[in-house]
Amino acid sequence: MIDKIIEVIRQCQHFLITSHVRLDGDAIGSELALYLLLKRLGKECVVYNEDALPENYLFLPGSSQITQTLGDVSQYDAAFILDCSELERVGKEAERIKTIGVLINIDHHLSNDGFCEIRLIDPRASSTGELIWRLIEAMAIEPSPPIAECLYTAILTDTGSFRYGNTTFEALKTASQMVAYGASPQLISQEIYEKEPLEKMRLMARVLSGLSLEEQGKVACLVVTLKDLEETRASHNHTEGFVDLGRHIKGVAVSLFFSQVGPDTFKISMRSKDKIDVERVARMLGGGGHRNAAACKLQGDIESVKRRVLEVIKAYGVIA
Ligand SMILES: [Mn+2]
Repeated sequence: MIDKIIEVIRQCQHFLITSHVRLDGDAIGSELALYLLLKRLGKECVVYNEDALPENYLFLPGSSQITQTLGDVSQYDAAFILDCSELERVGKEAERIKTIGVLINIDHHLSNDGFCEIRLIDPRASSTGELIWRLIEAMAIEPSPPIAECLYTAILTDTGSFRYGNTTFEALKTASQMVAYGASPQLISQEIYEKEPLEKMRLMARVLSGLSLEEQGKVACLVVTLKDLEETRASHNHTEGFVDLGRHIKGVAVSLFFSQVGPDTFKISMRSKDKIDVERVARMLGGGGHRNAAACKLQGDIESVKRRVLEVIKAYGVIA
Protein backbone atom coordinates (compact mmCIF):
# COMPACT_ATOMS: atom_id res chain seq x y z
CA MET A 1 0.00 0.00 0.00
CA ILE A 2 2.91 2.33 0.70
CA ASP A 3 3.94 1.95 -2.96
CA LYS A 4 0.53 3.16 -4.03
CA ILE A 5 0.92 6.27 -1.86
CA ILE A 6 4.38 6.96 -3.31
CA GLU A 7 2.91 6.62 -6.80
CA VAL A 8 0.20 9.19 -5.97
CA ILE A 9 2.85 11.57 -4.62
CA ARG A 10 4.86 11.21 -7.83
CA GLN A 11 1.86 11.62 -10.16
CA CYS A 12 -0.08 14.43 -8.47
CA GLN A 13 0.89 18.06 -8.08
CA HIS A 14 -1.65 19.76 -5.78
CA PHE A 15 -2.14 18.27 -2.33
CA LEU A 16 -4.34 18.98 0.62
CA ILE A 17 -3.19 17.78 4.03
CA THR A 18 -5.65 17.68 6.90
CA SER A 19 -6.34 16.05 10.23
CA HIS A 20 -8.90 15.87 13.01
CA VAL A 21 -10.57 18.58 15.05
CA ARG A 22 -9.04 19.17 18.49
CA LEU A 23 -5.53 18.98 17.18
CA ASP A 24 -2.84 17.11 19.03
CA GLY A 25 0.92 16.85 18.59
CA ASP A 26 0.67 13.77 16.40
CA ALA A 27 -1.83 15.37 14.03
CA ILE A 28 0.20 18.57 13.72
CA GLY A 29 3.64 16.94 13.62
CA SER A 30 2.50 14.47 10.96
CA GLU A 31 0.85 17.16 8.84
CA LEU A 32 3.88 19.43 8.92
CA ALA A 33 6.40 16.65 8.27
CA LEU A 34 4.40 15.59 5.22
CA TYR A 35 3.99 19.22 4.15
CA LEU A 36 7.74 19.84 4.34
CA LEU A 37 8.40 16.61 2.47
CA LEU A 38 5.99 17.42 -0.37
CA LYS A 39 7.34 20.97 -0.61
CA ARG A 40 10.83 19.58 -0.95
CA LEU A 41 9.61 17.41 -3.80
CA GLY A 42 8.36 20.57 -5.54
CA LYS A 43 4.67 19.96 -4.91
CA GLU A 44 1.92 22.47 -4.22
CA CYS A 45 0.53 21.80 -0.83
CA VAL A 46 -1.96 23.25 1.68
CA VAL A 47 -2.44 22.20 5.31
CA TYR A 48 -5.99 22.82 6.47
CA ASN A 49 -7.42 22.28 9.94
CA GLU A 50 -10.79 23.27 11.30
CA ASP A 51 -9.30 24.21 14.67
CA ALA A 52 -6.59 26.74 15.36
CA LEU A 53 -3.12 25.50 16.23
CA PRO A 54 -2.58 25.28 20.01
CA GLU A 55 0.02 27.88 21.00
CA ASN A 56 2.58 25.35 22.19
CA TYR A 57 2.94 23.93 18.66
CA LEU A 58 3.60 27.26 16.97
CA PHE A 59 7.34 26.60 17.21
CA LEU A 60 7.10 23.78 14.69
CA PRO A 61 8.59 24.55 11.29
CA GLY A 62 5.89 25.32 8.73
CA SER A 63 3.20 25.94 11.35
CA SER A 64 2.55 29.49 10.08
CA GLN A 65 1.45 27.97 6.76
CA ILE A 66 -1.50 26.11 8.27
CA THR A 67 -4.85 27.56 7.26
CA GLN A 68 -8.34 27.35 8.78
CA THR A 69 -10.00 28.19 5.47
CA LEU A 70 -10.41 25.31 3.06
CA GLY A 71 -11.15 27.31 -0.09
CA ASP A 72 -11.96 25.73 -3.43
CA VAL A 73 -11.39 21.97 -3.23
CA SER A 74 -11.38 21.49 -7.01
CA GLN A 75 -7.75 22.71 -7.09
CA TYR A 76 -6.54 19.57 -5.33
CA ASP A 77 -5.48 16.35 -7.06
CA ALA A 78 -5.25 14.45 -3.80
CA ALA A 79 -5.91 14.83 -0.07
CA PHE A 80 -4.03 13.29 2.84
CA ILE A 81 -6.25 12.66 5.85
CA LEU A 82 -3.95 12.04 8.78
CA ASP A 83 -4.56 10.50 12.22
CA CYS A 84 -8.31 10.11 11.48
CA SER A 85 -10.21 6.84 11.83
CA GLU A 86 -13.18 8.36 10.00
CA LEU A 87 -13.36 11.16 7.47
CA GLU A 88 -15.93 12.95 9.67
CA ARG A 89 -13.16 13.57 12.22
CA VAL A 90 -11.84 16.42 10.05
CA GLY A 91 -14.92 18.44 10.99
CA LYS A 92 -17.50 20.40 9.07
CA GLU A 93 -15.62 20.31 5.75
CA ALA A 94 -15.63 16.50 5.56
CA GLU A 95 -18.25 16.43 2.80
CA ARG A 96 -16.30 18.79 0.56
CA ILE A 97 -13.00 17.04 1.20
CA LYS A 98 -14.68 13.78 0.18
CA THR A 99 -15.12 15.17 -3.34
CA ILE A 100 -11.34 15.45 -3.91
CA GLY A 101 -10.29 12.93 -6.59
CA VAL A 102 -7.84 10.87 -4.54
CA LEU A 103 -8.07 10.38 -0.77
CA ILE A 104 -5.20 8.92 1.22
CA ASN A 105 -5.66 7.97 4.86
CA ILE A 106 -2.64 7.48 7.13
CA ASP A 107 -3.67 6.45 10.62
CA HIS A 108 -3.01 4.20 13.60
CA HIS A 109 -6.42 4.01 15.31
CA LEU A 110 -7.76 0.55 16.15
CA SER A 111 -11.28 1.53 15.15
CA ASN A 112 -10.27 2.51 11.61
CA ASP A 113 -12.16 0.37 9.13
CA GLY A 114 -10.81 2.05 6.02
CA PHE A 115 -12.96 4.87 4.67
CA CYS A 116 -10.95 5.28 1.49
CA GLU A 117 -9.13 3.01 -0.88
CA ILE A 118 -5.57 4.26 -0.55
CA ARG A 119 -4.48 3.95 3.04
CA LEU A 120 -1.65 3.19 5.40
CA ILE A 121 -3.23 1.98 8.61
CA ASP A 122 -1.36 0.19 11.36
CA PRO A 123 -2.83 0.11 14.87
CA ARG A 124 0.52 -1.18 16.17
CA ALA A 125 2.21 2.07 15.18
CA SER A 126 2.75 4.42 18.11
CA SER A 127 1.60 7.40 16.14
CA THR A 128 0.73 8.64 12.69
CA GLY A 129 4.15 10.28 12.78
CA GLU A 130 5.77 6.85 12.88
CA LEU A 131 3.82 5.93 9.73
CA ILE A 132 4.90 9.14 7.98
CA TRP A 133 8.45 8.09 8.78
CA ARG A 134 7.81 4.70 7.17
CA LEU A 135 6.67 6.54 4.06
CA ILE A 136 9.75 8.79 4.03
CA GLU A 137 12.02 5.78 4.51
CA ALA A 138 10.29 3.90 1.71
CA MET A 139 10.95 6.89 -0.55
CA ALA A 140 14.63 6.75 0.48
CA ILE A 141 14.61 10.43 1.42
CA GLU A 142 16.87 11.75 4.17
CA PRO A 143 14.74 13.97 6.41
CA SER A 144 15.75 17.58 6.99
CA PRO A 145 16.09 18.73 10.63
CA PRO A 146 12.64 20.43 10.45
CA ILE A 147 11.01 17.19 9.30
CA ALA A 148 12.81 15.30 12.09
CA GLU A 149 11.57 17.87 14.61
CA CYS A 150 7.95 17.43 13.47
CA LEU A 151 8.10 13.65 13.59
CA TYR A 152 9.83 13.58 16.98
CA THR A 153 7.02 15.82 18.27
CA ALA A 154 4.36 13.45 16.88
CA ILE A 155 5.89 10.42 18.60
CA LEU A 156 6.71 12.24 21.84
CA THR A 157 3.18 13.54 22.33
CA ASP A 158 1.24 10.45 21.23
CA THR A 159 3.26 8.21 23.56
CA GLY A 160 2.69 10.62 26.48
CA SER A 161 6.39 11.48 26.55
CA PHE A 162 7.37 7.84 26.05
CA ARG A 163 5.26 6.55 28.92
CA TYR A 164 2.20 4.84 27.40
CA GLY A 165 1.76 1.29 26.15
CA ASN A 166 2.51 2.40 22.60
CA THR A 167 6.08 3.28 23.59
CA THR A 168 7.42 0.39 21.54
CA PHE A 169 10.89 -0.44 20.32
CA GLU A 170 9.85 0.97 16.96
CA ALA A 171 8.61 4.22 18.53
CA LEU A 172 11.85 4.74 20.45
CA LYS A 173 13.96 3.72 17.49
CA THR A 174 12.19 6.18 15.21
CA ALA A 175 12.44 8.93 17.83
CA SER A 176 16.18 8.32 18.24
CA GLN A 177 16.62 8.42 14.47
CA MET A 178 14.85 11.79 14.48
CA VAL A 179 17.38 13.00 17.05
CA ALA A 180 20.15 11.80 14.76
CA TYR A 181 18.56 13.84 11.96
CA GLY A 182 18.52 17.00 14.06
CA ALA A 183 15.57 17.03 16.46
CA SER A 184 16.41 18.32 19.94
CA PRO A 185 14.46 16.48 22.68
CA GLN A 186 15.19 19.17 25.26
CA LEU A 187 14.13 22.06 23.07
CA ILE A 188 10.97 20.29 21.89
CA SER A 189 9.93 19.31 25.43
CA GLN A 190 10.45 22.86 26.63
CA GLU A 191 8.34 24.27 23.82
CA ILE A 192 5.49 21.81 24.32
CA TYR A 193 5.39 21.29 28.08
CA GLU A 194 7.00 24.32 29.67
CA LYS A 195 5.31 27.24 27.99
CA GLU A 196 1.77 26.71 29.17
CA PRO A 197 -0.48 29.76 29.05
CA LEU A 198 -1.60 30.99 32.45
CA GLU A 199 -5.31 30.54 31.49
CA LYS A 200 -4.64 26.85 31.04
CA MET A 201 -3.10 26.48 34.50
CA ARG A 202 -6.03 28.41 36.03
CA LEU A 203 -8.47 26.12 34.25
CA MET A 204 -6.51 23.06 35.36
CA ALA A 205 -6.63 24.17 39.00
CA ARG A 206 -10.38 24.59 38.73
CA VAL A 207 -10.94 21.25 37.00
CA LEU A 208 -8.76 19.42 39.54
CA SER A 209 -10.64 20.96 42.44
CA GLY A 210 -13.76 19.22 41.11
CA LEU A 211 -12.14 15.78 40.87
CA SER A 212 -14.30 12.86 41.96
CA LEU A 213 -13.46 9.20 42.37
CA GLU A 214 -15.94 6.42 41.58
CA GLU A 215 -15.96 2.63 41.83
CA GLN A 216 -13.86 2.40 44.99
CA GLY A 217 -11.31 4.85 43.68
CA LYS A 218 -10.70 3.00 40.42
CA VAL A 219 -12.32 5.59 38.17
CA ALA A 220 -11.34 9.26 38.25
CA CYS A 221 -13.75 11.84 36.82
CA LEU A 222 -12.88 15.37 35.82
CA VAL A 223 -15.34 17.82 34.29
CA VAL A 224 -14.92 21.06 32.41
CA THR A 225 -18.00 23.12 31.60
CA LEU A 226 -18.50 25.99 29.19
CA LYS A 227 -18.85 28.19 32.24
CA ASP A 228 -15.40 27.10 33.48
CA LEU A 229 -13.91 28.07 30.12
CA GLU A 230 -15.64 31.40 30.12
CA GLU A 231 -14.67 32.31 33.65
CA THR A 232 -11.01 31.39 33.23
CA ARG A 233 -10.88 32.87 29.69
CA ALA A 234 -9.56 29.53 28.49
CA SER A 235 -10.62 27.53 25.42
CA HIS A 236 -11.11 23.84 24.61
CA ASN A 237 -7.61 23.85 23.18
CA HIS A 238 -6.31 24.43 26.69
CA THR A 239 -7.78 21.14 27.93
CA GLU A 240 -5.37 18.96 25.96
CA GLY A 241 -3.77 16.54 28.43
CA PHE A 242 -6.30 17.10 31.22
CA VAL A 243 -7.61 13.55 30.90
CA ASP A 244 -4.17 12.29 31.97
CA LEU A 245 -4.37 14.09 35.31
CA GLY A 246 -6.77 11.49 36.74
CA ARG A 247 -4.48 8.69 35.73
CA HIS A 248 -1.71 10.07 37.93
CA ILE A 249 -3.65 9.07 41.04
CA LYS A 250 -2.66 5.88 42.85
CA GLY A 251 -5.28 3.16 42.47
CA VAL A 252 -6.99 4.78 39.50
CA ALA A 253 -7.42 2.39 36.58
CA VAL A 254 -9.58 4.54 34.32
CA SER A 255 -9.50 8.30 33.99
CA LEU A 256 -12.50 10.07 32.48
CA PHE A 257 -12.59 13.66 31.30
CA PHE A 258 -15.99 15.15 30.54
CA SER A 259 -15.73 18.23 28.40
CA GLN A 260 -18.87 20.22 27.71
CA VAL A 261 -19.01 21.16 24.02
CA GLY A 262 -22.64 22.33 23.81
CA PRO A 263 -25.53 23.10 26.16
CA ASP A 264 -26.39 19.40 26.35
CA THR A 265 -23.37 17.73 24.79
CA PHE A 266 -20.26 16.30 26.42
CA LYS A 267 -17.15 14.88 24.87
CA ILE A 268 -15.73 12.14 27.07
CA SER A 269 -12.04 11.32 26.85
CA MET A 270 -10.92 8.09 28.50
CA ARG A 271 -7.51 6.88 29.55
CA SER A 272 -6.65 3.58 31.18
CA LYS A 273 -3.70 1.80 32.66
CA ASP A 274 -2.19 -1.48 31.47
CA LYS A 275 -4.55 -3.96 29.85
CA ILE A 276 -7.74 -2.12 30.68
CA ASP A 277 -9.56 -1.54 27.42
CA VAL A 278 -11.37 1.79 27.18
CA GLU A 279 -11.67 1.56 23.41
CA ARG A 280 -14.37 -1.03 24.02
CA VAL A 281 -16.19 1.32 26.38
CA ALA A 282 -15.98 4.21 23.92
CA ARG A 283 -17.16 2.00 21.06
CA MET A 284 -20.23 0.89 23.05
CA LEU A 285 -21.08 4.57 23.39
CA GLY A 286 -20.59 5.35 19.71
CA GLY A 287 -16.95 6.47 19.87
CA GLY A 288 -13.57 4.80 19.38
CA GLY A 289 -9.83 5.12 19.80
CA HIS A 290 -7.10 2.93 21.21
CA ARG A 291 -7.00 0.45 24.09
CA ASN A 292 -5.58 2.97 26.57
CA ALA A 293 -6.93 6.16 25.02
CA ALA A 294 -10.42 6.54 23.60
CA ALA A 295 -13.26 9.04 23.35
CA CYS A 296 -16.96 9.42 22.63
CA LYS A 297 -19.63 12.09 22.62
CA LEU A 298 -22.92 11.94 24.56
CA GLN A 299 -26.02 14.07 24.91
CA GLY A 300 -27.50 14.94 28.29
CA ASP A 301 -26.68 16.73 31.49
CA ILE A 302 -23.43 15.92 33.26
CA GLU A 303 -25.00 13.59 35.83
CA SER A 304 -26.78 11.41 33.28
CA VAL A 305 -23.76 11.35 30.94
CA LYS A 306 -21.48 10.33 33.81
CA ARG A 307 -23.91 7.60 34.89
CA ARG A 308 -24.06 6.13 31.38
CA VAL A 309 -20.29 5.91 31.01
CA LEU A 310 -19.88 4.36 34.47
CA GLU A 311 -22.62 1.83 33.69
CA VAL A 312 -20.82 0.67 30.55
CA ILE A 313 -17.53 0.46 32.43
CA LYS A 314 -19.20 -1.73 35.06
CA ALA A 315 -21.27 -3.82 32.63
CA TYR A 316 -18.26 -4.77 30.52
CA GLY A 317 -16.16 -5.67 33.49
CA VAL A 318 -13.50 -3.24 32.36
CA ILE A 319 -12.39 -2.81 35.95
CA ALA A 320 -12.31 -6.00 38.00
MN1 LIG B 1 -2.28 9.80 16.81
